[in-house]
Amino acid sequence: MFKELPPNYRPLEESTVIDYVRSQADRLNGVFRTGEPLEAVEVGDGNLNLVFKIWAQDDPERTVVIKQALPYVRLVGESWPMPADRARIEAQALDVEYRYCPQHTPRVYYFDPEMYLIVMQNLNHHIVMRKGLIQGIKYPHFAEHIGVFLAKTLGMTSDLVLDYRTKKEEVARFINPELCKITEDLVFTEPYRKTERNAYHKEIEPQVLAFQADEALHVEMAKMKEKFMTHAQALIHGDLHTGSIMVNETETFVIDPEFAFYGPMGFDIGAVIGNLFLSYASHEVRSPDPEKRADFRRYLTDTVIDLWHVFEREFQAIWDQVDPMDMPKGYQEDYMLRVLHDTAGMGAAKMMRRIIGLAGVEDIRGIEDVEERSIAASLALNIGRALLLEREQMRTIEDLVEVATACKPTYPWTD
Ligand code: SR1
Ligand code: MG
Repeated sequence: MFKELPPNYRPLEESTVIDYVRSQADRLNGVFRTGEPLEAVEVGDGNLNLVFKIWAQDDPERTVVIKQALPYVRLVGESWPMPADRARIEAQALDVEYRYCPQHTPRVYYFDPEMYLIVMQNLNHHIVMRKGLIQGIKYPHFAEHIGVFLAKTLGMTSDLVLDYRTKKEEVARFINPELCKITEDLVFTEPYRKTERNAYHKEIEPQVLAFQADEALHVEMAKMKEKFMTHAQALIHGDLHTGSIMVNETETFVIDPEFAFYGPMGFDIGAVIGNLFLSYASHEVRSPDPEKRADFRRYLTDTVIDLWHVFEREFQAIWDQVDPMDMPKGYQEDYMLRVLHDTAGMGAAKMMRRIIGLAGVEDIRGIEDVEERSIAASLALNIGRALLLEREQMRTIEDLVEVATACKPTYPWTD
């Protein structure tokens, strides 16, 4: 059904990756010296791929990462085949993102089309943002960085900037049906019906069943799904949750764009905001001290507000480049408002799938005490529902935050 694997394709292992790297040393801009001792470890903790870190034994700063696509979904196994060609999409997307936003995109050394792998910069001074947020760490520059990344990568690949022919050629180059189908199923469909793959914990079932019986929620989610499937607005990352972001105090990098395709901008912005609200919900129980909880939540909601304003500011610079005859002020305002509404609706979908669906997130599913996990999950579901159903009344990002922060957990059930 998928393109055949190239004859030389083989999944790498810790025992074979070093020989592979040695055989390609001339493509690594001198990171490693010929024949020097190297070390490697497999560190992939995502749902799909193998990830290796390789470094020089006498200098761990000389290091690269190899990300290799398997011909199936790692989380599930060989029973769920998946095209390894997604590594090509990821390499192309990294190339585009680096062109428009090099300060927030890892450097790629090369893409190997025979092995479906990418060799890239090892972000060894950064951590996965989700892990930092779980610990309650604040990233003071994140809102500025991600706002710039979103505006540049989305704006510069939209019809506002690309000429009519290039845009269509780019849409074709980024056709990504199988990974889009994962999202269509796991994000927009399965959480709202009874399916084998849903993986919520049983204590939260009454709320899940209520959501699955909620006609208004179904209708609005179906609109979001249709928009995801049909609105080729810009080259989107397609999986921009806080596990796809590497951060430290001063820098931010966006990784893992294998789900990239031409879709609605709000899906990326919503992914970031939805994941910040998942963290917000998790700190209902992860931060028992009320003052610390309020302080960290203020950081999260300020980040949501600030990143949107940075996005708007940077997007304005793009509007300033385009033909003012075609793009009157009223149209610009309407465009940005539609992106805000999509952000709320898509962010809601990204939240609720992480509670109900197959692939959860550590922020919530990592809460050991089941009572506490239920409280956080219940709050996340209620924020998601409110963002979805109330999105069209929102005029500003502050409205969005007000809707989310007015929510409370329904758990423990009172009747
Ligand atoms: C089967 S893949 C599950 C999820 O992992 C990825 O990170 C995407 O979010 C996808 O939906
Ligand atoms: Mg990923």
